[in-house]
Amino acid sequence: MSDTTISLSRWLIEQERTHGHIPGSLRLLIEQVARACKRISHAVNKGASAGIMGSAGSENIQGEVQKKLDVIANDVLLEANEWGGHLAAMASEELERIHVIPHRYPRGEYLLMFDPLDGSSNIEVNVTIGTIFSVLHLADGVSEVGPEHFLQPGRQQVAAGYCTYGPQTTLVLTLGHGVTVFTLDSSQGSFVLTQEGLRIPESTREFSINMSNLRHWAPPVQRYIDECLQGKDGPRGKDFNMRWVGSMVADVHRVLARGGVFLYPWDRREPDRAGKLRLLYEANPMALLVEQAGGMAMAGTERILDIQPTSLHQRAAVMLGSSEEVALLQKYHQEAQ
Ligand code: AHM
Ligand code: MG
Repeated sequence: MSDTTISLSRWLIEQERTHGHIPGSLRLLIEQVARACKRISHAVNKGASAGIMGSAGSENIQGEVQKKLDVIANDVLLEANEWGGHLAAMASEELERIHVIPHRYPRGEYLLMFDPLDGSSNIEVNVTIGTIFSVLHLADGVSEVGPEHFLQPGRQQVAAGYCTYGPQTTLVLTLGHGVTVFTLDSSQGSFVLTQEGLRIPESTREFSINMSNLRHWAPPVQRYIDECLQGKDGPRGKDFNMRWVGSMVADVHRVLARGGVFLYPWDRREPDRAGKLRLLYEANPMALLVEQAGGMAMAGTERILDIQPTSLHQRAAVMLGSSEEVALLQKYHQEAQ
């Protein structure tokens, strides 16, 4: 590491000491999450050579088949964050119930939520996957932590981020003061600062949606995509490009890096479900990152970060990214009401 390189640890200490953006306990919590992500990154890199590919032979609360790496990533995050003394409880996509910090460890003031391995359908095909996380403050005066304490609107997140396991391992983080990117220098084993003050371009010519579901979408989403597809000859007057990795972390990373709009909307196949993606540990952390980078994140007419959660694993419709596009989608949803 050169003298000018800023490690995640150093950057976090500066956020605490110089800018007063975070208390020491939150700094240590983020370091612990980053440490877990490094371990997950190593496991993902080893893949089949370590015999950790394929199904774990179990299902999670969402009825999805768990992969061995889903289980490993979940265990790594639980273990790494249990003993530090910064957390009161954790919630995971892979766990039906919350994981309360055992009495043998000191209890902290934060709640951690995560999707340990997002995009797990891409594990076998060696395509970017990642970990998504969100941190909330536990309300004062709580003696027994329960799932209800996690049911806070996303705007109350004190930190959020994700780590991608792809050609590079990148950690993208917000503490509510902009978005910062760190890249894992594997020769040193540490995350180093690679971009500060990330901004999403307001305009874009790129959308990201699973087009195979087109016939199931609500009219405002169909209208929006139809107009994009008409390109220069249609009302938008410009040609659009399309990308769909199938890992939210990778698709949102692209949107943060060069602009674009990412959608996983409600659809008719399961009308009682708001969408496919989970609010607390997928939609909310990504929405905070996108807003902190100057973009927008809506669930139709409502801002994702304003949704009052009612259950731990609830779903949300997601439309996020470049503000011009998300504002247009919001307008089409309003007009359809
Ligand atoms: P996962 O958390 O079980 O991996 O599921 C969420 C993933 C997202 O990463 C991705 O955007 C979406 O599911 C892809 O869904 P689909 O296969 O319907 O295109
Ligand atoms: Mg996921």
